[in-house]
Amino acid sequence: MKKIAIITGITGQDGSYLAEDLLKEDVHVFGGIRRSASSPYNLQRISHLVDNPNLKLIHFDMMDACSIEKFVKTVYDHVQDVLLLGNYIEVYHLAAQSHVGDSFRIPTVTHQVNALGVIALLESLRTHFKNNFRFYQASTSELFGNIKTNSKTPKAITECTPFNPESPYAIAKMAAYLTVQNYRKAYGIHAVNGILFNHESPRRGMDFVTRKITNYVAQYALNRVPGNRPLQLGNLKARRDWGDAREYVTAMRMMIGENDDNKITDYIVATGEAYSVRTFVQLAFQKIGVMVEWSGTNSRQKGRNADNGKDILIEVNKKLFRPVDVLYLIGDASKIKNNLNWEATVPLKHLISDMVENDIELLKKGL
Ligand code: NDP
Ligand code: GDR
Repeated sequence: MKKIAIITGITGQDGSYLAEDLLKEDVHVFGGIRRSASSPYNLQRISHLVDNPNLKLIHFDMMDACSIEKFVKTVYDHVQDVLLLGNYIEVYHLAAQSHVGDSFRIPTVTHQVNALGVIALLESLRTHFKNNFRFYQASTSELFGNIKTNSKTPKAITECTPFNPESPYAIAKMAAYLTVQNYRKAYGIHAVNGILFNHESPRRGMDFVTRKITNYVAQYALNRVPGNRPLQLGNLKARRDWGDAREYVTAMRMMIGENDDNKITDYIVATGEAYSVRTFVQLAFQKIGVMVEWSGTNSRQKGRNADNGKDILIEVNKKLFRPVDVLYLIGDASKIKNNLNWEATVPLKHLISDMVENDIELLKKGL
């Protein structure tokens, strides 16, 4: 039977990898895309997929419940015959205002897209597809915020750790998480929350800290840093559990693929290791043979090239600090390992190496 999937956020990092995987398996994919002012649509990450006959892109915007309804109805009109055969569709809801720092600047947009939009989407899906759909919600480690603990190194977070959302982004995602659980219980919908910890890749957006760093390192390696200016960063002490996005989209598919109704549940997806932003910087420069020497503390901290002692590579900029930052996030993915046999395999060093190499290639090609 034909497999059908909807991906919202198909133009983002995760959506693009997921679409690639599904299309390889001949799944029919309907991708939701939104208009942007600078170019009609942001198709950069999926430009290699747009001519695939199994991919259909449909315009919509998570800000607007009417457009969500039209999007869902359009997909339904295309696939209703297939549904008559007792089939269901998979819905991967990845679209979001995904930048935590920005959510402090645009809190109502963030809430509209990340919380209210999810309710509108679920209602439209229920109206048209009844119970013939499965739903994956892109939930996040940000739900846990700063863990209340007396220890300097908090324990890894499990599905039972209490939530403590500490940004407009996390608060909106918390509402969406609870909505998904509520729809599962109230209407018997096959709906899951993937509580994913940070995951990165060569397709990571440029304003997330990892890509910002690897892109700068690539510029430095090719002697192309504009004005030789140091990279401005915010909180270097924050620690994150960074995995590889390509294996995290596999985890999403495993969760939505659960066929035993009694086992439909939410999962943490993480590597179980956490490193600071500062360590990430060091590892990224190490990749191009540069050792970073640190001086100063807190916002006066600077990272220099240890070989010549004079090139300032990193400067801390107070403006890049968030009103509240989550200092330490490390996840325990035992549940998904035990139930679905998924585990992270890519070491951070490999991931960084891949991202730096990719950024060097892009710069060489003038992209
Ligand atoms: P990206 O920021 O790369 O992609 C976000 C996607 O959402 C883009 O396709 C974007 O479209 C789309 N989008 C944003 N606003 C709207 C809107 N108003 N209407 C329609 N589409 C919209 O995110 P990631 O791929 O990294 O993350 C995917 C999901 O997973 C997000 O929900 C994120 O919050 C969540 N998540 C991500 C983690 C990570 O570490 N990457 C960890 C945990 C959760 P456009 O291209 O036009 O901007
Ligand atoms: P995060 O990712 O907030 O964890 O959200 P981000 O890369 O933005 O920040 C990680 C940590 O680095 C610190 N930081 C900086 N961050 C950015 N963006 N830019 C900087 O210059 C900078 N300097 C230091 C931040 O303060 C923070 O502590 C990501 C997103 O993908 C979310 O959608 C997702 O839910 C979570 O990961 C899990």
